[in-house]
Amino acid sequence: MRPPAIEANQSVTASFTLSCQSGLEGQQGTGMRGENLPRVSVIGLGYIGLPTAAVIARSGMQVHGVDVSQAVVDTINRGEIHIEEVDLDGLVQGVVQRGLLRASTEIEPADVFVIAVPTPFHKDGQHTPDVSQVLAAAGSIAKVLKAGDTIILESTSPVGTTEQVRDALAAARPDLALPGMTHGTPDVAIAYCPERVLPGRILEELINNDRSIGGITPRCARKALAFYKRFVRGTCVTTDARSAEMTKLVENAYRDVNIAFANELSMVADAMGLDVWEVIRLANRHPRVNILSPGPGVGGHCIAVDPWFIVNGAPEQTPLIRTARGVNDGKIHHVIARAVALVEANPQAQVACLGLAFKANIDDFRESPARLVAATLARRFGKRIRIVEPYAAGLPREFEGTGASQIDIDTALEDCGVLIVLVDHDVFKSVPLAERAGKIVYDTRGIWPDQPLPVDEAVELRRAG
Ligand code: SAJ
Repeated sequence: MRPPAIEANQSVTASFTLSCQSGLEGQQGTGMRGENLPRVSVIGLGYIGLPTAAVIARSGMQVHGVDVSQAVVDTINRGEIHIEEVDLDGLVQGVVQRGLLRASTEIEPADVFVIAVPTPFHKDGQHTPDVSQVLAAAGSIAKVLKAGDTIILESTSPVGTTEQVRDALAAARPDLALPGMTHGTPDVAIAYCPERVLPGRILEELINNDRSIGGITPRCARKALAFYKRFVRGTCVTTDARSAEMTKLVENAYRDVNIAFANELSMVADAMGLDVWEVIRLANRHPRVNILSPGPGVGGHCIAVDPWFIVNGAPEQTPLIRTARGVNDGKIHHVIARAVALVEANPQAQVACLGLAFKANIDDFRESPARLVAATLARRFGKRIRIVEPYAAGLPREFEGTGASQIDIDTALEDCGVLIVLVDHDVFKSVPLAERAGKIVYDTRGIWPDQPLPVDEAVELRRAG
């Protein structure tokens, strides 16, 4: 469901629940009770950092965003955005116009520092986490850090990273007493607080989701809690930093393992000649069963990545999490094999691949299984492959020279005899049966349960999921 539009100047803090009572939108720099609002620095202005910076600014706090990209900084300072997210454009425009958000490539002194930089893998092919950008952010914060400041890490991180941030700060600033390293009261607070927002619902979920706030010490957690209470409506639960780090990884590993179960079922159903969607629909009528949906694999920058951070931390204890990753990656190749067989079995037909995004109704093509399947078909079958992706202005680079072309859904329904559903965009779901009844369909997302069973091979493919 599309979240309700939020006006740039609308107060989000007015209806705080008991869990978050303190924040009310104040005048610039001053809270409702006249207290000085903290100045906030958000380091990393990407998919999480920019919406976070904008939401904090909307609550009245002065926010300075820091990013390594001059182009990103310039875009934000014009009140524009470099990423797509529902309602983010109006919000950023509003807070920039009101002077609450500005950006630069250089760090400045602040009271609260929020680190939201990427934590990818090392390029060693071993799925080992690379926290160098987090540590670089800590290094830059060290230059302007002063007693009384709070540092919060939001990036998805392996267990122990928040302590590494603390150690980096300690090395750079021996003049400051850091938490967990002093018998007295530390000069600064350091905590871990992961985001858990869904692309397409980021602004809504940043405010309304519960948060886990893990301090290096309980005092650190309380300091970070006081900050989040100013703009979060969900319940904020405090814990220690390592538990909060692990919680984030566990959430995404849980989802990956459950999607793997659905994907494995789809391949079992394929082998047994069963309709996996029918079986899941029936099984989910059990009050305590909730099987997720099979698809062409798991994409995006979170679910397919974060489980490896757990595996890496405890390789001997994680056969299930590791296997789930393998099942989900294997599903992509299963889909490619089935799709290739279908295209070869219908040599006269034009083939429409429906969708390139990593999930429904977004324009995010990062690590997308749909994109990999479509590009593999394009390389193999050239101009017979037509791509329908309403969220893309053009085809990604890997399609160059393949002969594949981008068309709209109407043209696909007119010209293509084979339809391969790779993404469950609403615009595809709403195609009525009458417009696709005569087609040969491979529906990897199960969006058309009413599709008639056509020729033998396609029958098997549709059942397979
Ligand atoms: N997928 C399936 N079947 C399903 C559900 C998803 O195949 O039943 C696929 C999607 O098509 C997509 C991939 O999994 O390719 C991931 O999609 P997603 O909707 O599960 O997750 P993300 O990556 O968009 O966002 C996740 C969320 N985590 C959880 O739901 C536990 C989000 O709350 C996190 O904030 C985000 O990761 C993150 O930043 O870590």
